[in-house]
Amino acid sequence: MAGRPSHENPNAGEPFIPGRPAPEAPPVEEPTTPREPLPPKQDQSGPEVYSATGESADIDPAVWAQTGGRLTTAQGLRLYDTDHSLKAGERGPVLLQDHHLREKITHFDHERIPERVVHARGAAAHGVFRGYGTASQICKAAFLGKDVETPVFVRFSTVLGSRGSADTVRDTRGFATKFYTSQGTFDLVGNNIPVFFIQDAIKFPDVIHAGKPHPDREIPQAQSAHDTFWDFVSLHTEATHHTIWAMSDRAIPRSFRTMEGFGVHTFRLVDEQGGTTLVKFHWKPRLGVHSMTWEEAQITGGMDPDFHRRDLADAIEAGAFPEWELGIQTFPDNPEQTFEGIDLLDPTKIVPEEWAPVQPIGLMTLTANPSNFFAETEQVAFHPGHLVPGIDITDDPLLAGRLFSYIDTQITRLGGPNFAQLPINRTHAPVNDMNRDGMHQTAVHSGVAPYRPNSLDGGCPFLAGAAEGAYVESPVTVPQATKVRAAPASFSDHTSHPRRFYLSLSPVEREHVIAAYTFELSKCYEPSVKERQLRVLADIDTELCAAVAAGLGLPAPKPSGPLPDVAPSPALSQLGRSWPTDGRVIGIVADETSDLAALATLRGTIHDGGMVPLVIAPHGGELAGTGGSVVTQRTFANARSIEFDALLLAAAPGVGSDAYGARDAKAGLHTGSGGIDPRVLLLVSEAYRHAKALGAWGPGADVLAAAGCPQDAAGVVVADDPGSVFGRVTELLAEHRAWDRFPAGASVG
Ligand code: HDD
Repeated sequence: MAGRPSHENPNAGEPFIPGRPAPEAPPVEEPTTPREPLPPKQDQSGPEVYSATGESADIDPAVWAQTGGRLTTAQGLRLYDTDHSLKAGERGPVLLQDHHLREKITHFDHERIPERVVHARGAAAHGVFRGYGTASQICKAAFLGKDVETPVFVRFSTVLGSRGSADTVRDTRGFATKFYTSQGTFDLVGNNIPVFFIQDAIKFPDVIHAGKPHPDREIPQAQSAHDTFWDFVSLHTEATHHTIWAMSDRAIPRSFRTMEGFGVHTFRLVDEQGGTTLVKFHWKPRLGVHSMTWEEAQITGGMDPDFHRRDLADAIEAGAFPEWELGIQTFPDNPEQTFEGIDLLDPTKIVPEEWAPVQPIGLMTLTANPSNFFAETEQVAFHPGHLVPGIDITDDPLLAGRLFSYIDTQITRLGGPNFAQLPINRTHAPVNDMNRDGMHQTAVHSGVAPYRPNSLDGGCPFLAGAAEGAYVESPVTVPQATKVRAAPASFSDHTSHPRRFYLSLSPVEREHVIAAYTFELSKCYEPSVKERQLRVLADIDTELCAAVAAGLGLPAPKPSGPLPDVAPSPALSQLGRSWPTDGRVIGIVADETSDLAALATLRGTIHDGGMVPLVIAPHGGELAGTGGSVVTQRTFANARSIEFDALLLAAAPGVGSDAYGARDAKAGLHTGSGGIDPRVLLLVSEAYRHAKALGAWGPGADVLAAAGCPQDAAGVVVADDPGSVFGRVTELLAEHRAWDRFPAGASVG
């Protein structure tokens, strides 16, 4: 090819004669125009990839990993037996020469990798992000352009628990999104809580050590209800804002689909002309923000520890694709980096949405479940430093430490520096870096000159111009300063923001916060820890402190000074709005005496409304009776209230209505009030207790009475026909719960 320097030895063919100068090599010019890298030399190209059947396989590892219809070894040798070790005789010793045995066991021995040091338990999904173009005036990132579609992979997680812990524990949730943009990968590594426990990354190991199980007995798992956590947060009052969010319903979401997400830090957007704007990122779920009650979360932890990951996967499989709008709050990029007196570099502070509205800039839809949990959900590696042109960092000291930590942790977790080559981590933009070798290198790099400048590889790779290049610094002036280990004075306001959060909640949400603090602190053994935390609460709100103190049986301390005068931010409350009901799960209690024709029609109506009807019956299989037959999805033996957003009662099943129940009843174990099966009564009374919508018709109304649920209570609907009952129940579902049913001052927390 013209202009390409030869890879041939220029002296080849010339006889070597000692003393005679080597013939002059043709001068090698440094090329000035970019072009493709050189093709690999013979000895540098990788082997061709063949499948076990001998066909050439696509290089895509997803295909390459499993091709051919026959079982093989890792080296592609077909096997005739994988069930027996090679032995000297049927009853003789196993022989060391059995390569297949050794290879199989050795690989198995190394199947696990270290779990994430935090956010170990998670679930993920693929999807697409579509830009609205509304941010293009202030941000040159291509993926935010109007109608630009970008593939995404999102991983939701809990923070404290191990990989096998329960989904519904009280904890912050991770909300990490990988955008595979045309300009390279952008990761938005956020949480469902908009603030963080600490202001400086140097304290991250401390807060995590305090939150993780106690090092002596390794308990409790996935909980903050223990001494070391409350010791830390009561001694580090900067944690108060995050802690009060964690004690609110936000920390026990109904579903990943009903969580907000936050980028937490302030980021800097850069426009085409180099102009800058400070922003905070928000994810707003289309279904609204909804939570469990604490009792539901606890029951779910035992009944279905996989509740959230199952919910996400089921919804996607059913075509109820979860959606979030990405939005930004924008602030002028002033030298102080403040907005209305709020320090934008302090990750324990938020700017109320009423002061800086969240402006929508795009829509994310999750459309596909991962095919392989390990390859995708476990091996995905996020990094807050994965930024694209147009999105830049600020000097938030928490963010600075994160920029170091995330690559570092992958080197241990994913076994080396080449994790970007794993299929889930590969950028969708062309890569031409000069990183070479290292553990788990899977690329077969061509060329001989992975350095710059070079002349031997045609000068490749070339640099982009500043206009299209990434990591082009905005010309931000760094003030002349003395090196210090200190935080600015504005970082020491630890009370006004948590107070605003508390005052912005509705009475029932405040009750839940009180109940959560009381529960968690009651699990602490050290009186000094409880007393110190009460002193922190006294500086947040007198009513909150007094109620928690009463629950703990301790005196309520006085505040250390006048409480800050803050206006509430109504946007922080989850109540007071109606939301779409897509994907809501409706349980229908029925038996052979129910009007099954009406039931079949009702199921169709629920389906058509985008919801999930589950018939709960005395036994599995089918109900056959008046009006035909209906397939059952749950039985009285395996259904529990936590699974359903609303319950409809189409029957009043008697005690011992199935084989198990009959046996129990005979043994005197179960006696239902009013002769009704006690498992049905438990189902209904729990749903009532958790303020879920309840509907009944015909004999179903008898269940309400037997379960102690007044027919005139909020959220209870009784009518003659199933259709009108369900119509009203749908309206109630749009508000998530019948909130009025929680008596103020005596909630189930
Ligand atoms: Fe972090 C994982 C979110 C502060 C160090 N972090 C991790 C994940 C999320 C967050 C969602 C899971 C990513 C995944 O699904 O793989 N982290 C945050 C947020 C923070 C934050 C919103 C504050 C605003 N993190 C933070 C600090 C440090 C780390 C200050 C260390 C100095 N985080 C890590 C880590 C993890 C991680 C150790 C564990 C696994 C991983 O990175 O890939 O590097």
